Amino acid sequence: MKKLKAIVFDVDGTIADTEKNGHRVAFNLAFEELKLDWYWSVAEYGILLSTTGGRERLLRYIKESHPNFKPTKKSLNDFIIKTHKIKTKFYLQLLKMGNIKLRPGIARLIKEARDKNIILAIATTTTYANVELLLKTNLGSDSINLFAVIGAGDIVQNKKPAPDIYQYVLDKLKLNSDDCIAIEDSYQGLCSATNADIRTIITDNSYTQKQDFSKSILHCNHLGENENPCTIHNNGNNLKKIIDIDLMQSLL
Ligand code: XBP
Ligand code: MG
Repeated sequence: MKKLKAIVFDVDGTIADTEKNGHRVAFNLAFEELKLDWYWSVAEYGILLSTTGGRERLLRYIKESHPNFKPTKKSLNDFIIKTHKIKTKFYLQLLKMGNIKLRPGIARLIKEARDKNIILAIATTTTYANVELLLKTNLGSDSINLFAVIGAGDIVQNKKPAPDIYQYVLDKLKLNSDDCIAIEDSYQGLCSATNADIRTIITDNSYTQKQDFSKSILHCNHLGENENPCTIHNNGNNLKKIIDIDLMQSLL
């Protein structure tokens, strides 16, 4: 049997529920600071999430909802870069407040993987600083070093659902796709990982639970803890309700 060598984690929606109370709120605070009367509701943000990447999402919103918007003194591109920097400042403040916690089973699986010498890596669309601080506030100051490779943000040309970020991580790890399992939360993330030929487990969330996860090897609501087991939505009848290394190994 093929041995599981590495787990590649997505970040937003997978490691933590960052979108509704993190990125969305930070964008709204940036709009406020710039005296724009724009506001992204929970529902509207859910629609915008199909565009991955904060700057890309903002550009789509302007094109769709404010097609005549012209920033004063700046090009649209410069305006988006500036707004996104302000958004990142607010997002990092929200992380520092410690309100954004890891999802169930994340810390447990990271620990088990480390104990069993399974390599850990990250493949995310978000900005590197966001990943670093999310890990630091939840897992301690050196926790970024638990991960052999962090593939984040603009390090690749095409964001998810393109496979680029997973291919980048595989290249850096010097591993084949069938040595790894990815953990994702969204259809775009699933496409990105499976387009790089990586088998993928989905832990869905309120924004993604109705998406098409038929290409996943397992679809559950979270990774599960002893005291908080998970519900498995596919292939699930005989599977235990905690996603651990043995279970992942059996899926390879
Ligand atoms: C999710 C995203 C990100 C975040 C915002 O990334 O699409 O764009 O919403 O991050 P993933 P930035 O699920 O791949 O972690 O504003 O820093 O782009
Ligand atoms: Mg995600």
